[in-house]
Amino acid sequence: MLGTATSRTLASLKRHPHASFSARGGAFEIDASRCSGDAFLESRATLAPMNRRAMLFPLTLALAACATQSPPPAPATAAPPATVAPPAPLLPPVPQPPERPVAPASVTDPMLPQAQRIDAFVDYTASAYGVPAQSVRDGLARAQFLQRTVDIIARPAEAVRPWSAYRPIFLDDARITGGVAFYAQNRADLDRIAASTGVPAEYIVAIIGVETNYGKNTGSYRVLDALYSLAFGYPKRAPFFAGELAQLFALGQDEHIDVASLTGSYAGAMGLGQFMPSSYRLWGKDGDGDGKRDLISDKDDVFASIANYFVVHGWQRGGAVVARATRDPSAADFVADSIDPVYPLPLLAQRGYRPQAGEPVPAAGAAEGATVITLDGDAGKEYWLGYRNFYVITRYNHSPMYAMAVHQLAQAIRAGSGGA
Ligand SMILES: [Ca+2]
Repeated sequence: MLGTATSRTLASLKRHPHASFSARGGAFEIDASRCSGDAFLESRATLAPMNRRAMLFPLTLALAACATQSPPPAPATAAPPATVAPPAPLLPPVPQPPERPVAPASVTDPMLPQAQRIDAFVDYTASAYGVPAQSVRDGLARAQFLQRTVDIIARPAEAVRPWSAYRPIFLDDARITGGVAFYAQNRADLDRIAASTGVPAEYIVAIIGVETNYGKNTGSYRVLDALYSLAFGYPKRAPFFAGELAQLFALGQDEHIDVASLTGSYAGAMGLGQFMPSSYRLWGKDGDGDGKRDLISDKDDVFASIANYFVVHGWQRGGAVVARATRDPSAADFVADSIDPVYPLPLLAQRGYRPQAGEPVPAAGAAEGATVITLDGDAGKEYWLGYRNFYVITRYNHSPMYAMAVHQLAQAIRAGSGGA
């Protein structure tokens, strides 16, 4: 749920045919010097975890891979080519849940008077979620506008850090030993939820480690204030944040929570797993069976909810996540048009990219593809094949580097916890 793509990098984003991308993020831009306390959260984007369809990916070609091969010299007669290479046989994208609802223009249009927008928001929240209008009005009356949240989200993007600078933020000794300790402290519950969902415990722990440093940085903004400010003070993303604000009221009603009591990031993400209100409502789980979904203070609920988030976005039990790849010296760059694993492995091999010996591969017979991920590592370019489960991690935060950090942190936590 961290933010990743920034407005600047978004310029390089391409719209995937199967997904809509929203704007900006921040995790990519995390300043290592700010990785403690709430400042860390502030450095993350907006991007509500759970919701960003923004993809920061060195997008370039994929489909265009076809076009990167040099065509034969044109004959002098300039006759049309006799044959044309068939389009790459792409696999279907990983099925995703429906997009979450956003607020209507009557709420978000900055040209409308504020009072009129507030009235429209009350009507929208009441009709969409059945929250009594008066209780929405009462809640809004308690909200404070925080210019700071708008300033944070609107600030210019920094340059995207290369993997060599991003990785140490999340793969340092403290983050790894913290994860090992967190796993040890919660092992029975984590293992139980892992067994029931198919999401390995170390990935649940790694998400918590990357998102909040195991609960040390869950955010100190009132979620009500943050979402209210962004819904009514940041037109660029008002549809999303006003939609989340409406869901916050719905959440309060569903779970019998005083919405003004909730704290989180400047973008309204809450708890160990940094769930936005919509994610909380849609995919939150009651992990301990006490009849409540408490993603703020109940670890079992958080573990179950993170695992469920993976499951609803397509996690496959026992599936491969990512593999180091070899790249033929003659291979053209393969900057995938999609982070979706829609490229059959034979096609990728044809293009010069193969899993290294001993690296994970899909189960025999699995109709599973991959995508090529190129990272700027300490020793130069690294090539990876991201499989379905890697893609699923990017649904938490639409950044390949985020997903790679979660994966490698998970591996390190597993190794430090006695291996398999
Ligand atoms: Ca519970």
